[in-house]
Order: sequence, then structure tokens, then C-alpha cells
Amino acid sequence: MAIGPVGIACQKSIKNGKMDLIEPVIDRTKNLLPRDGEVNYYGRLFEKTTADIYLEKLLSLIDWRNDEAIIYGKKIITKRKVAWYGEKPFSYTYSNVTKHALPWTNELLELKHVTEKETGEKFNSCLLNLYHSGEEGMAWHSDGEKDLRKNGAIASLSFGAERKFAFKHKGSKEKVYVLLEHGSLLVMKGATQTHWLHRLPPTKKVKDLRVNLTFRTIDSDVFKDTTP
Ligand SMILES: O=C(O)CCC(=O)C(=O)O
Repeated sequence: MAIGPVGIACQKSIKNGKMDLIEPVIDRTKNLLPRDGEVNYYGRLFEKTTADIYLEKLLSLIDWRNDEAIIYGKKIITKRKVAWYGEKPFSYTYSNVTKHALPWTNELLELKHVTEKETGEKFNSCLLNLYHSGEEGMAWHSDGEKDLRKNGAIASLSFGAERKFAFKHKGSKEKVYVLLEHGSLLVMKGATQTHWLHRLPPTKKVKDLRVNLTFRTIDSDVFKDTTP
């Protein structure tokens, strides 16, 4: 079964006595997944001008590095850039490559604060991805790092080009899609990572860049400082 792109309810607004633009009404309490997990789309948290400013700051102030992966023993350098920040030098292993978190920047702390206020959750780390155009994406995966708090919420902030995001159930293969807008927030929680994969499909239609931040919680009890 394919569901979506997730239906966003629309409401007609009346301004100056005239029917005006159709404004989307987003129900952030609605679970986008039909079973085995919970995903909520909060829509845009920031007005366009504020989101533009954050995008500019993230592009210039984050220590972006090309992502590396070791696949079948070969080192692959991806076009997509990544960065990993946190309250301790947490290690994060992705495709057999381990990184250590850099200390928070002011912008990341501001965004973490907004995200925590909106979601009522607490986060201690953030993985960032920079996609230069729609031709860069991310393959099917679930966020099941061993140090990641089991069933902890993962909050995903998006800035820049609007991109389609997909979920696929690991058993039934059913799919759910959602459009991630500039300045928007998506939250995955509960058993989502156990039962669902997610991906950012590449597309030739999108020419502009996009930055994504996923705020996460690393279990501090499990964490051992392995900074070289
Ligand atoms: O860019 C995105 O929205 C997806 C990022 C993602 O899947 C991840 O960080 O695990």
C-alpha cells in the first residue's frame, strides 16, 4: 500500500471579506505511520526569513566534511557533506566510519532549544547533512546505532530545498511519504526505527541545496570517550 505524500488538511482563509489563499493546517499530533511506530510532521517552525538566516549560518559555520563509508572494504567518499555535534565527544559510526562529536555551536544550541520546546523531548547530539542538490540523497536505513537511546525520539529539522522523504515498513514493505519544507520539523519516535526504514530519495527535479539536522539522544551511560 502506498500512502501519501501525506495529506495536509487545507483551510480557506478570509481576508478583507474576500476568500484568500488556502493555508495548510498541519495536525502535528497525527501519526503518519499506520502501525509499529510514530512519526509526526510539525510543518514549518520558522518564517521564511528566519529559516533563510539559519540556512546561511549553518552553511557558513558548520564544519562540513565529505562523508566517508567503507563498503566491501573500499573507502567511498560521498558528495553529501556531514557533521556531528554534541554535548560530549560522542562517537558515531556510520557505514564503518567512526566520528567524534564537535562541541555545540550557538546556532545549534538555539535550534536544539526550539526543537526541545516544540517536542517536549531532550537531545544531546545532532547529525547534520548537506545535500548540494536533489541528485544527492540518502539510501534506505534506520537509525539503530548502539549508543542511540532505544526508542528515543529523533527530531529532524530541514532548511533549504523542499524534499520528499520516504518510510518503508521492514516487513510489509508499505510506504509512507512526507514533504519536508524549509524550516520544518519531523519527529520519529517509539518503535519507528525497529520496524521502518527511511530514506531521502534522489531527484533530478530539485536543483537547490538542503541542510538537514537530526537531533538525537546518545545514551551517556553507554558512551565511552574514545577521542584519539
Ligand atoms: O536528510 C534527511 O532528511 C534524512 C537524514 C537521515 O535519514 C538521517 O540522518 O538518518
